[in-house]
Amino acid sequence: MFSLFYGLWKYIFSKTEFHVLILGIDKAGKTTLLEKLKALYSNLEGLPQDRIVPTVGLNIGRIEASNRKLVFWDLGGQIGLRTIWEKYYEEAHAVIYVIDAACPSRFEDSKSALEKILRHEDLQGAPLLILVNKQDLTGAVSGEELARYLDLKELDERLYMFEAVSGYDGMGIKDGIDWLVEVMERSKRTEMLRIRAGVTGISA
Ligand SMILES: Nc1nc2c(ncn2[C@@H]2O[C@H](COP(=O)(O)OP(=O)(O)OP(=O)(O)O)[C@@H](O)[C@H]2O)c(=O)[nH]1
Ligand SMILES: [Mg+2]
Repeated sequence: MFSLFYGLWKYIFSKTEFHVLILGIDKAGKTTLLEKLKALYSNLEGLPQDRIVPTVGLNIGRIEASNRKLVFWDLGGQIGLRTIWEKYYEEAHAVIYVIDAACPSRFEDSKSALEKILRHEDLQGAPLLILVNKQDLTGAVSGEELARYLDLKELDERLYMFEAVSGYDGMGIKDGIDWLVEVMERSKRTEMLRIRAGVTGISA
C-alpha cells in the first residue's frame, strides 16, 4: 500500500512544472526574450518588439520544451524594482540572467546585480543560464568575452552556462533552454523543491 502511494506521489511530483526566473538589469532584453520564447515554443505570436514596455510588475509565460512544462517569471530590472526579485527566489528551480552584450558601460552594474543573486541563500543550488543577449548588434561581445569580464568567483559549485543569444532573431535561445531543462531535471535543487512540495501536500 505504502509503495503504491509512494509511486503515485512520485509520479505526480515528477510532472511538476519548472519555475524559471528571468532576471537582469533594466533594458537587458528580458521581456523581449520572454515573448520570443513564447513564439518559438507555441503557435502563438509573441508581442511585437515595439509594443514591449519597461516591466514594472511581473510577466508570466508558459511553454512546453522537451516534454516539460516551464513557467517563466520575468521581473522588472530597474534599480528600485530589484528588491522585489528575492520574493520569488524560494520557489524558483533555476535562473536565467540576461545581459545586454552590446552595452559595456553597464557590465559593472550587471555583474554586481548577478553577484548579489548568487550570494542569496534562497537560491542555493539553482542552475544559472546566462544569456549574452543582443548578438544581432555589431559590437556585441561573445559569451567567452563576457565570462572573462565577469570573472564570477561565486559560480564554483553551481551548474551554469553562458549562451550567446538574440531576442530579436531567436539565435541561441533553443540551445540555452535545452541545456536548462536537462540540468533542472537532475539538480539537487529540483529534488529539494519536490520534497518540500510533497511534504506540504501530505500535511494539507
Ligand atoms: N537589437 C536588439 N535589441 C533588443 C534585443 N532584445 C531587446 N532589445 C531592445 O532592448 C530594449 C529593452 O528591452 P526589454 O525587453 O524591454 O528589456 P527588459 O530587460 O525587459 O527591461 P525592464 O523590463 O525595464 O527590466 C528594447 O528597446 C528592446 O527592443 C535584442 O536581442 N536585440
Ligand atoms: Mg521587461
